[in-house]
Amino acid sequence: MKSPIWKVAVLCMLMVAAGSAWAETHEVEVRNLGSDGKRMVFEPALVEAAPGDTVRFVWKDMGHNAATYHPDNRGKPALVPSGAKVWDSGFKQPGDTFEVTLETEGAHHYFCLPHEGMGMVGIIAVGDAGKGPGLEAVERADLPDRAKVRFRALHDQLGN
Ligand SMILES: [Cu+2]
Repeated sequence: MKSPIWKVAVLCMLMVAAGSAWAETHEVEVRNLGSDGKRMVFEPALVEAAPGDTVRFVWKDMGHNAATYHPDNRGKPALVPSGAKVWDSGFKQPGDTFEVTLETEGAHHYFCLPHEGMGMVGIIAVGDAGKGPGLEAVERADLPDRAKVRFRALHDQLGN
């Protein structure tokens, strides 16, 4: 009369536990107004992830996208680790989401096309952020002043 259901339940719990140990999902809100009162923000603007983790962007407002700094994205400067995935969410509606899973270690810099000039940028640091690109590359790149200001603060948090 032994039911196999408890075995299935235990197996399921083990699989969930193992899965969460291997890969996490980090949520980033895409907002007109941040909780700190700043306009046009990714919140949090800095995500520290492990290789294989997923970042899920959640649109709270419309008129924004999220795209990696890379020449393939409108000729922008390359501010991702070499060999990194290049992505662009496209424009979304409130409630929409976009997920990207990153494997390449380093600092993946990204921007919102309409609001880059307002400093609407962010970093996904995968594994060892010291693998770069670091703040030096940001300073050398052709970026709007307010994007650089935001990146300086984020690199300050990262310590590189
Ligand atoms: Cu935006």
